[in-house]
Amino acid sequence: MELKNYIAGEWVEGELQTMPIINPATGEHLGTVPLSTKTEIDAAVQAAKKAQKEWALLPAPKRADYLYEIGFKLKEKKEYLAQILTKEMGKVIEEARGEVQEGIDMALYMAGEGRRLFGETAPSELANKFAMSVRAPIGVVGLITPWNFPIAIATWKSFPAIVAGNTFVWKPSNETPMMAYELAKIFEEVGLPKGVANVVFGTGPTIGTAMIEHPDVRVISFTGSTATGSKVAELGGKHLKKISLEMGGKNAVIVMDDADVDLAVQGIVWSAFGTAGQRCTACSRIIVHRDVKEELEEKLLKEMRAITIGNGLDPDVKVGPVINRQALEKINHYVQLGKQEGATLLTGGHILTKAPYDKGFYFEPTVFTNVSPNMIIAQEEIFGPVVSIIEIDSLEQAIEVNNGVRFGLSSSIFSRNVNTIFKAQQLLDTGIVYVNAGTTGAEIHLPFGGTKGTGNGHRDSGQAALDVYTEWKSVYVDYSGTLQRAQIDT
Ligand code: UN1
Repeated sequence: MELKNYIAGEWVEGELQTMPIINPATGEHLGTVPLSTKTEIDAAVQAAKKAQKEWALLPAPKRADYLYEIGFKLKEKKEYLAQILTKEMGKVIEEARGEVQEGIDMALYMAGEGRRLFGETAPSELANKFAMSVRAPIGVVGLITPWNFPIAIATWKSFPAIVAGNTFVWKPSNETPMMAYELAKIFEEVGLPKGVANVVFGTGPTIGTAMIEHPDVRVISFTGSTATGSKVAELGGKHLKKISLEMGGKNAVIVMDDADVDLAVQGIVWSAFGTAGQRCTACSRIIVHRDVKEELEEKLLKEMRAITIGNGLDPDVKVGPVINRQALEKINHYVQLGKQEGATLLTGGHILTKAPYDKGFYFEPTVFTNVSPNMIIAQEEIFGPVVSIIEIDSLEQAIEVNNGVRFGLSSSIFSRNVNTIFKAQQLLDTGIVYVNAGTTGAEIHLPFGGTKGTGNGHRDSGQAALDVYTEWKSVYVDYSGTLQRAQIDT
């Protein structure tokens, strides 16, 4: 399949260079993606700008009607989309279905916002005067999305943007462009007015930069690595853009001495090795109380023996490939580093090179133990199926270790003690906290995001996402028929 950009409601062919789309499970060539330039970004921004005036004037419940239709289409195509998602990204089919479901949920949830988008009314300090705040759309927004959740994260950003009256230009990841192409087809099928949604394929340095620098793009919403996010913020800051960033994580599961260890092990396996560890919410540290460490290690190893690795289209497979060769090498680099740092390799640690794994990019689920909190493998985001066990002997120490990293996305605690749990949820410094569940599985109607190196204070999802795509406008209506001066005529 040769993908095309979707600009102003047209599928645009250009004399562009292309890049292959590869199935990470098999190495199969799935198609090509165009590598666009500033010219295509300019055209897309112009289309979005032109469409935005009229779109913003359409009542929000009418804008929302399109989102309902998009949600229904996503539902109708759920299986078809999940199959493509597994082929281009590698996540196992059950997770791919879950990801499409996340998009459906977001469409219907944000469609509901069309009849809310609440502002506030407030009493004026003057008689016969009315005061209120309303959410106003901002204009053209630029979206930059990653490959690990190619459809869900796109819906987290684009749906609140359009229900609030903005139009957008979207640069999806080149690793997973087919999902973007499919979503653009849905925009077309439901008759979304031309120019409201534009998709331009290409590289970050070329088209991402062009989008951030474009004077008519007012907001940039980015999800990706902390290194790239920091560049986006720097450039965006220079051009006074509103920048919303979702970046890395170094998420931990804390297992206290009174925990249900069997349940904790299940939560760890699901959140550390699901999606082959390629979630920004993935569990990559286990902070375990010394009294249950041995039991946890034993049970973890037992549970891991049941993990089938392979092509995610096979419903029995639990862990699929990682995205590409570069990722495989990066993960391997961290594993070697862990060994050099003196951590004990409990299981895994290898790239799988023998058939049937030789054509794809597979890394064995890996556990290090006897890891100290300051080792590099316990500090940096690995983004693969690698987890480090760190021993502690109190809740205070567990919190200190959890918080002692530069990221702050997600954390989890397993305990049966209500005091421990409430103390932990207060002191864990992450944007998301789970109790008696792993570190993944955020639901779309709550804010999603993190503290410190994970974000810059904004949130995807939930009502909070609307704050990214709207400006507050305060409106004062004086119906006294006289000049009333605030702060003076008391
Ligand atoms: C991500 O990894 O970037 O909470 C998103 C979760 C998913 C979303 C993850 N609902 O794990």
